[in-house]
Amino acid sequence: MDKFGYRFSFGPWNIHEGADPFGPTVRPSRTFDDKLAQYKTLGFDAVQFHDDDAVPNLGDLSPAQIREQAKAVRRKLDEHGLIAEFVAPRLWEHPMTIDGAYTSNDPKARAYAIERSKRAADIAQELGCDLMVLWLAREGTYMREAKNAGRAAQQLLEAINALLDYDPKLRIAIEPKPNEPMDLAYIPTMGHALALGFQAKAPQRVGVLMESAHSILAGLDPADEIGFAMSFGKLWSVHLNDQNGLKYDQDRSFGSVDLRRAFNEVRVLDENRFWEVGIVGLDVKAIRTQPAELATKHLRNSLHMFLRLVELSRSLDRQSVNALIAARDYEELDWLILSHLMGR
Ligand code: XUL
Ligand code: MN
Repeated sequence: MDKFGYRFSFGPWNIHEGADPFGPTVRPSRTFDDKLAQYKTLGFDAVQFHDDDAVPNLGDLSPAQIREQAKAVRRKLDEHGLIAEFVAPRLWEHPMTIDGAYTSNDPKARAYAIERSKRAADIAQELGCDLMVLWLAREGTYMREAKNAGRAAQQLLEAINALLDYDPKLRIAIEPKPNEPMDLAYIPTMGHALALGFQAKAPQRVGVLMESAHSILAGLDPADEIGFAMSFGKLWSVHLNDQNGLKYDQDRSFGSVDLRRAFNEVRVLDENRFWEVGIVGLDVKAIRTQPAELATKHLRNSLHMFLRLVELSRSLDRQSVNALIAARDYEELDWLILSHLMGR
């Protein structure tokens, strides 16, 4: 925990080999144990998991064996003084989910997706966390005529309800993203995710995760998405990062593209006391050119950026800001914010 009371997390996939869709890996793989050893050194408190980050071979194991392996991971976390923030079922890589998971046209594939998500809930229990993140990666279709958006919404609801029934303590945070890997996804924004959650059978157990890059890809402002979700008490996790334009998902270091946009994300989180609600999660990747032995600096940079921006948010001259708002002198307000960000 830092001096402001914030805790920080990232996922093991955030230390990665640097492959992109047009080129192979450029850095050697690091083991989970090696990655775990980095967390505290870098100033982090918690680990984000996909189900198979915790139990890599889960497809070959019985539910009881999966729980056993998850217990062993819990012991490792304890040894390092770390906690698990959430578990997310990885529903986009298995051959059964090629046409989507919860919204596949094949009922067997939908059943697989729900069963796999239940195993992810088991893993979360064993890791001592009550939060599941659902990034609905392939819940869309390249072919508009092949699926039905209304039916898809109902199928997503059925899956969420099945999980809420399965584990009465589980909370679910939906992570919206407008595109990639699909050209269009069924839950592209905070508004879609919240609408779905409010329809669930236990709406008080369904919230959202806001990822900066995903909001930007949707053409939206991440700080506004944060404010919208927090006004309903629904922002339970974040994936802070950055993104250059409405292109592919870049997972750049937080604040590295648009400092003012990042400032506003932190300002809105801090004004709404996010440290009391959730952990500050990152979803950042080192750029492909980064040498292997230096490929955790994106995590360090993002965490330090967050803390510096908290300082800047708290040292903002609020009286002057309010006076300028009252005078509707937004040009002067613009200058005040820019000067503040430039340190003068
Ligand atoms: C994909 C993405 C995922 C989720 C976790 O864009 O952000 O890493 O955050 O499944
Ligand atoms: Mn993410």
